[in-house]
Amino acid sequence: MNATNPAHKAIITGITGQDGAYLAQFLLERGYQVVGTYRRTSSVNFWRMAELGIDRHPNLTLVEHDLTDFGSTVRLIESARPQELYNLAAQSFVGMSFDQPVTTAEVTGVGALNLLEAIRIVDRGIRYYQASTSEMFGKVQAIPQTESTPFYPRSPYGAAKLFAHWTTINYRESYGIFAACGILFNHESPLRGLEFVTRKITDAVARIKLGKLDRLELGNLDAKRDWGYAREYVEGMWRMLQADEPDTYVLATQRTETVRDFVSMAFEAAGHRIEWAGKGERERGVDMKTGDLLVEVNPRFYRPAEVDLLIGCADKARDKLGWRPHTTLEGLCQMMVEADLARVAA
Ligand code: NDP
Ligand code: GDR
Repeated sequence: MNATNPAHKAIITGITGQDGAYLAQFLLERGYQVVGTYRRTSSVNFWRMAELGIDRHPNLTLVEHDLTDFGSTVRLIESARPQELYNLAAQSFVGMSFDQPVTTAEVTGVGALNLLEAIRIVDRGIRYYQASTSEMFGKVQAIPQTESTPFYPRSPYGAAKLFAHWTTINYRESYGIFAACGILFNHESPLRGLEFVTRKITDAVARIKLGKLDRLELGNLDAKRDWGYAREYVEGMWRMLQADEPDTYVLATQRTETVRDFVSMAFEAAGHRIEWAGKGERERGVDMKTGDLLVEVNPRFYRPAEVDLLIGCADKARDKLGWRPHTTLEGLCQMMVEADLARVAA
């Protein structure tokens, strides 16, 4: 699995996102030609690729493309003619999907169908990776969740991803396309978007530490997540497309912690110990030494329906792909806090 293949070309949709940037770096290091797609915006969003030092890589081509435009999706695949296509583009923020359910369905759900349909028309030999998600388990039906756990999505995002997931399996079974699904549990990094809870927390901890913010406001502190390190998860995506057969795999750490635990961990990484008091909307986190109020609950961040507990079992990926996570949650949290301290101080 370590061999490089200079003849290989891969399309990554959503290259401007967290996973897109790490995957691009991973593939470029293995000699791939990478075609990364990005949406037209009024200001470019290439900061992640710049942080990884790949934005000017000679084997990287950036192409404007919107997942919801079928015609340009066909032309993208016709002109790039890749061996592999990683579909990472999505409206990926669960909270936003309640406010923009139709856009979420179009981008996150039908966008994947556009790509698969374009592959069916242009070249059925292209290997396709679909970014499926633990959000599809929603109101969980078993602990831990595996590839055979029934789905019960709890958001427009989860429902859109479930459509894309089953569509991918359907194209695998109907047309013999090598279409793999990675059911990835939450994975984080210093390149995580600021709207997601871990990065919102580590950024706020850095600002509070450096005197630029008074306190952090959060929603549901009881939600439990299985958080891993994004850099390790993109390698799992690649491994799925190098396998002999297309299949579906869970990637997870099989450890779950509450949002509250992650907050405590992040403050501890910056040298503060938090004491929790109160319940529900009145819960707050106070600096144990100074008594300063550092964390408050703001119901504005609650969701209409919540996914309470996620914990995944990645035994199939370990046994069939040789994939396993290595970074501990403490190590990941420390890495994110340090990166945010450096950014805020700069
Ligand atoms: P990000 O939100 O960081 O990146 C999403 C990408 O999709 C961005 O490049 C974004 O572009 C692009 N995008 C959004 N809308 C469109 C559109 N209409 N047309 C084209 N591109 C679009 O997500 P992550 O990197 O964290 O996740 C990658 C994929 O994996 C996503 O599909 C996500 O749903 C899924 N996933 C993520 C998990 C995680 O924990 N990170 C877990 C499981 C699944 P722009 O930069 O312009 O916004
Ligand atoms: P999630 O990630 O919904 O699991 O989706 P997010 O970090 O947004 O939320 C995790 C949990 O934290 C709770 N929470 C808050 N969340 C945010 N964003 N902001 C807050 O202030 C806050 N307070 C509490 C949430 O309610 C939730 O329970 C991520 C995305 O990357 C998806 O694209 C991906 O599919 C899944 O992970 C797996």
